[in-house]
Formats: sequence, C-alpha cells, structure tokens
Amino acid sequence: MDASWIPFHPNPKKPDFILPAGAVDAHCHVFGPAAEFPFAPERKYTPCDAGKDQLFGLRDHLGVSRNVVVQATCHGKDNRAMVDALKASGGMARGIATVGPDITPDEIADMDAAGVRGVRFNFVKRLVDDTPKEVFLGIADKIKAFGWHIVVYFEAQDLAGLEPFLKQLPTIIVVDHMGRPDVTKGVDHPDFQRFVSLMRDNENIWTKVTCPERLTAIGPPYDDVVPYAAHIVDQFPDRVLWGTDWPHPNMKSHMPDDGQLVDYIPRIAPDPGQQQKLLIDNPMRLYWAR
Ligand code: 0GY
Repeated sequence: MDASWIPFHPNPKKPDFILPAGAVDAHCHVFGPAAEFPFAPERKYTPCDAGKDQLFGLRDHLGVSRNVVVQATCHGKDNRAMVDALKASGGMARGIATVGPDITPDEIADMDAAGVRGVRFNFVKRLVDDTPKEVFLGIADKIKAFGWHIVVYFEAQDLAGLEPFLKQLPTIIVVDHMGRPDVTKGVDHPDFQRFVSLMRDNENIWTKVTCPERLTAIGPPYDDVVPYAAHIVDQFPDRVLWGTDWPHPNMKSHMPDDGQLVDYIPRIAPDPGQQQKLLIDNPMRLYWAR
C-alpha cells in the first residue's frame, strides 16, 4: 500500500436515509486481496486490500441490494478480482471491465455470462497511460454486439477535446462523476453547462451523480456539490445513477463515511419518484435487463 494511502472508513454510520428496497450501488470497486488477485504491474497506485467480502458487508450495512463493480486501474486489464466478486454475488452484482484491443468474442461472452455489462475507457492522466482513440473505437465495435455499454472517466478540462470522440461511440455512454466539474465555478458556468448540453443533445449519454467527496472544495457534508448533482437529477431523471465509489481510491484530503454518502441522496434527489429512478429503475434497466 502506498505510504500516503488512506484506507476506507472502518465503521461507517448507519444512514439516516433508508434506502428503498432494491437500491443499486452503481459505482464501487474491489481491490485484491493482493495475495489472491495481484495488482497490475502498470498501476499508478497501490491500494489497501478491499475485497468482495468487505464490499458485500458494506452493502448489507448500508441497506443496498445490488452492486455494479467497476474495474479499478490498479488491476489494469486483469478483471479476475471483479469477475470473482460478480460470481460470488449470486446475481446481485454486475461489472464493468477494462479490456485491450486483443479481446476476443469468446472472452467477452465469458465475462458477459459472469455479469459484466460494459467496458470503461479512462482518460484521467494520473491513472492511466494514453490509449489511442482508434483502439477504444475498435473495442467499442467489439462489445456493442453484446449489448454492453461504455463508461468513460475524464476531467472537466478534457471534455471539449473528447466530444467528437464521444459522439462516435455506438452504445450508451455513462460518464463518471458528472465529468468532474470544478464546483467552485457555479452551476451556470459555461464549463458545467457544456456538460449539461452534451447530455441534452445526446440521449445515449448517462452520468453517475457520484463522488461528492472527490469534487468538493469544502469537505463533508458536500454542500458545494449538491447543486450540481441536483441539477443533473432534475434535468435527466432517467439517465442518472448513484454509487458509493467504495473503497474510494486516491482520496488524499479525507475518507468519506459511506453512511453519509447515502444521506446525501435525498439532498440531490428530494422527490421519491427521482429516488426510485436514480436508485432502482435506471440501474436495473441498464444492468439487469437480462
Ligand atoms: C474512481 C476514481 C478514481 C480511481 C479509479 O479505477 C481507478 O483507479 O477510478 C480516481 O482516482 O479518481 O472512480 O474510483
């Protein structure tokens, strides 16, 4: 584990907000355990172990019903820890993989059978080396036949340059963490409005209203991020997902209490109808339609 690594919260509070039955945590990860699932040589960080048993323990503690386990960059293109978690979940977890251009239809089919429903394209430079767009387009072409979608992770300053590429992708696209807005600028700032316009103009683009703990400039309870997520939920209620981001890779300022992240939900989705879509209908449609 990196010397500067902050481990996940050891005893998160019981949420005050009672999640509706069937709620989905649509963005979380597993790390190792390294003795069983070694981290990738090309990784940019070495985390603590945070395996499936701990994830499922958190799920039950929070009152979540299902998980979407997103392949973390510390495991590179070795999806075994994620797939192992899916197989152990009894159908209550789905996955997002990271793959290379050499992926074969048989390998995709095997992951599909385990519950993988998409791939992640990562553009965050501190996390991954650059991948040519043609490589991503080739992967997109291979996975679309399986009904998979594409999760993209980028930072706000890279959106303008990525827009032409995003418009070329042939599947549903899920943007991580609202494209990481700078929340000191204001909801009406052209940078955030560029992201809002992208969603408005492209009905295949969804987003996760996740990670207030990464976006905040002032810390918990993340008052400065609420207006951004609330705006997105209000404008695009049928294309939003919520998740914890447990075990919270690369948090340098503080480690969030996952119970507090559940209590954040009614602040960004105050209406029970919005909550039903955010927590159940949308992720079920995207991840459990089959
Ligand atoms: C997140 C965010 C981060 C890390 C990863 O795969 C990863 O390593 O996604 C980050 O460092 O911002 O979504 O978990």
